[in-house]
Amino acid sequence: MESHPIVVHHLEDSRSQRILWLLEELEIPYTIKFYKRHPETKQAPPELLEVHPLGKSPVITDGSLTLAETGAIVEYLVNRYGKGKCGIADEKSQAWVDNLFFTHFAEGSALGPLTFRIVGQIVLSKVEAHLTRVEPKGGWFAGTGEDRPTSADFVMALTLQIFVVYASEYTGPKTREYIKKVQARPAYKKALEKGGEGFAFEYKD
Ligand SMILES: N[C@@H](CCC(=O)N[C@@H](CS)C(=O)NCC(=O)O)C(=O)O
Repeated sequence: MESHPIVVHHLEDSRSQRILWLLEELEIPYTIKFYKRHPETKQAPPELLEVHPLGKSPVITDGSLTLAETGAIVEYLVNRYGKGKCGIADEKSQAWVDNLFFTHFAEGSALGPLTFRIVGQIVLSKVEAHLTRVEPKGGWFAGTGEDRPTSADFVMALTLQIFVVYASEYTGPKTREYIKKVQARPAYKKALEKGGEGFAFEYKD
């Protein structure tokens, strides 16, 4: 078998698993460079930035070529090394069009919203932990020890209200308590009377 200098920069639990599958189907030799996610933030390690400025996985190198983006990598490997495998030859067929569509649909439309949810889940667990930490210090985001909101609260409160409406399953008890505390403030109520009639993000138990 022809040998290829392909290296897959493979982040654990990530999209790059697709590339390994494709390479196996194509029976192309390759080597894997492994990257571990940060145990808490789940982000890629900074070493990935040494391979590609986006610091995202997958990235492949093939000799002097470095290529990111799943769709581009898949098309590159299928077109350059597939020898007819894993591609559709007849450009006039519906299969060719479907193949093209779903190759781009996956990253272009399908995965984006889901990724936001996953990131949202991580964000909210951080918020819960923070609100637990500041609870004995007044319970507001800055944790000044006083019972008064600061800039962070004016921005965070609505953010959390929106989360509660759209991703309530990820919001914890501290977040909900915090929102109730905000909504109980006379100034908040006055503001709602003045500009928020039927406000869509008002939290109700
Ligand atoms: N559209 C890009 C998305 C790349 C991407 O977001 N990869 C994720 C892994 S599934 C990543 O590297 N996340 C780690 C991070 O952003 O820190 C592609 O299809 O390659």
